[in-house]
Amino acid sequence: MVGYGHIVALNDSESSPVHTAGLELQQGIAGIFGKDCNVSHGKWRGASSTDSVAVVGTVGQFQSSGGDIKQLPQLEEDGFWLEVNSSATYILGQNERGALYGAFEYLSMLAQGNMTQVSYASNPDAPIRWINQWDNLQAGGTHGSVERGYGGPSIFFANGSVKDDLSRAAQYARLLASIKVNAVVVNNVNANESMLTDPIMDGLGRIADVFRPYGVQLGMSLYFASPLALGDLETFDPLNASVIEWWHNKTDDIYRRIPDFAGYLVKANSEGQPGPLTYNRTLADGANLFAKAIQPHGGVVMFRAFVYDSTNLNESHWREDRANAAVDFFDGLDGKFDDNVIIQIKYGPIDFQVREPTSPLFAHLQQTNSAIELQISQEYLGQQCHLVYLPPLWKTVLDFDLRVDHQPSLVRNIISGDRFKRPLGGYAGVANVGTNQTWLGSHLAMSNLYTFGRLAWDPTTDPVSMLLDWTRLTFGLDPSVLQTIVDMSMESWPNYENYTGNLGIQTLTDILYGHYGPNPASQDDNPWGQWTRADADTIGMDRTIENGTRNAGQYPSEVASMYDNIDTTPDNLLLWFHHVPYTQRLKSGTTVIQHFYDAHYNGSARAQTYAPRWQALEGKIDEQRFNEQLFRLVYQAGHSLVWRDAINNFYFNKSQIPDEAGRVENH
Ligand code: GCW
Repeated sequence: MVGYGHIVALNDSESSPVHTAGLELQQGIAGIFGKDCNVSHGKWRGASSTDSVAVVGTVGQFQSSGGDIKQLPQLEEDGFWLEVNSSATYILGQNERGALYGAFEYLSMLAQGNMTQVSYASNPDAPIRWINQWDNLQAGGTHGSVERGYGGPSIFFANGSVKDDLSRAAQYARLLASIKVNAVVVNNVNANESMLTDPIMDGLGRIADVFRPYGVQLGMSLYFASPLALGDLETFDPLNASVIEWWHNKTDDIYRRIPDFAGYLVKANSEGQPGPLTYNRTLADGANLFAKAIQPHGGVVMFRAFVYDSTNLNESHWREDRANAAVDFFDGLDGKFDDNVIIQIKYGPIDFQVREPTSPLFAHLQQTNSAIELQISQEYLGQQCHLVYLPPLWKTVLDFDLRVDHQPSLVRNIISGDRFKRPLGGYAGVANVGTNQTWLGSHLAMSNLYTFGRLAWDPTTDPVSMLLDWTRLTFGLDPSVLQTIVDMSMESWPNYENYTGNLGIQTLTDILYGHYGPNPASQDDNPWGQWTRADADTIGMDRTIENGTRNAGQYPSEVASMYDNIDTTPDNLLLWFHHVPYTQRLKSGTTVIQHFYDAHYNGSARAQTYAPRWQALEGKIDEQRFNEQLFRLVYQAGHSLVWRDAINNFYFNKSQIPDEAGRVENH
């Protein structure tokens, strides 16, 4: 039981995260223990006035109030010190945001029934821990739509402008602060020039105001051709003097409204978006245009590596490969980006598939900051209608060792800045929450948002332990609830992979419309480049160096030779790197086609067990969440059978190779 009745928050300004931390502690302790504490905001007058207190503030505020902590270690930006002893609790941030993080972490301990005495420092692994929202300003009629969002309309935009009522945006900031996320880009990377008009910038200022008490900064996606699209200039050439001036002025306009604006996110020359290549300028010219405008204000530019030409890829060319695009486009640019540019790289070379190898670009940017882009919104992963717990997938990339120069080069150590001694780097999570009461559209999907924050803070955190924390905080401490949610979640990604796309062939969803449900035929014969090259006898992309697209050669030599050689390529990426007969034997001993059949049967059979396992928890979870989640799990069971039969029949029809177990046959 908490032994104090008095909380001191060392800042009395209402927009200060330390002020917020005081209120959160008060509210949290009342919620957990039913105990009223009073809060005083401002200076601490020493421990003498009350027997025991909780003090929250920055180290600087604490020290200037005469406080002293023995052996306080050096804290990094956003880090904090948490000390709980028998007489007092000290929550001291390196900055105000860190103090709030410490308060939430303390409350998280208490809410999970952990009353132990602790004293430790916690520092972030990387400075960039951002959420990206793909919210549209204009589209979607009265409600701003969210691209690849499955949780309802935008919480920020409606009727082409920023919403009047931003209470939900404030709640989102609170939620994100509790998982140590420090910025949100509020609009779609497929951006609109109207974001830079006065009324919208005023509105963004209001969003930043509701974010600020939680230490969450606001960022914005830019439309590269804005000076032209808004009718101000006749060009958007990044080297043109009036274009440069235009962006400087706009940036000043933003900072006048939002002095703590985090930065820009830019999608250029990809999927129809304009960019510097339009004027034969380099991607670095494009990124540095914004970097220079924002640098005096202390902001950064997240420049996306997701650059490819979706109109021109031609499958009849054996060596053509969208997976090569990022490294090809960034070739020769390492070291040419300003220091406040961070290249934001999707985890794999194509696009958020159920399994991809690590993007080789992480190995190529050694004098350039980089961040990983993860997708919390389950675009290719069942769109929140399927339970898919994502950290095990994310860890395949974060823990991957690219062996740059034959040295340990884990992706997580590259993006933290450690491996190549870069000042910036980190994590961008595409969340796409909406106005749905559950945020993401499904109760269990929220474990993915929670664990994104946890991994961005410390990527070595174990997927099971974070999931246990989330489950206790979300559903309470009942052991059978914990066991069931952890077991189902931990098997959910491999199961989903089993009944969607195996052996590195990609998700096999409908890539032309909506990215939902099975449609293996849609992958090929179009310029999107998510090809499988399946015919009557063979399947897979030949990405080898000698005979294929040479994509394996984009990796550092040790990794390149592993993927280039069919014998050393892991089964789960076989068809990503090699074009083989359906009768090719895997390391497991079975053939490719038989693996398909078996995996689809096994995966969908496991999916049938979710609903009954959930049902066994009846009475232990409130009725609303119990029923809503049950509905989704029943649906998933059915849809997994649709997947199983669609994929198995498709490949049986193509190959005419019977299933050894006699389950897939001519109808
Ligand atoms: O995979 C594609 C998505 C698009 C998205 C794009 C991107 C915002 O289907 O909806 O556009 O990736 O990441 O830019």
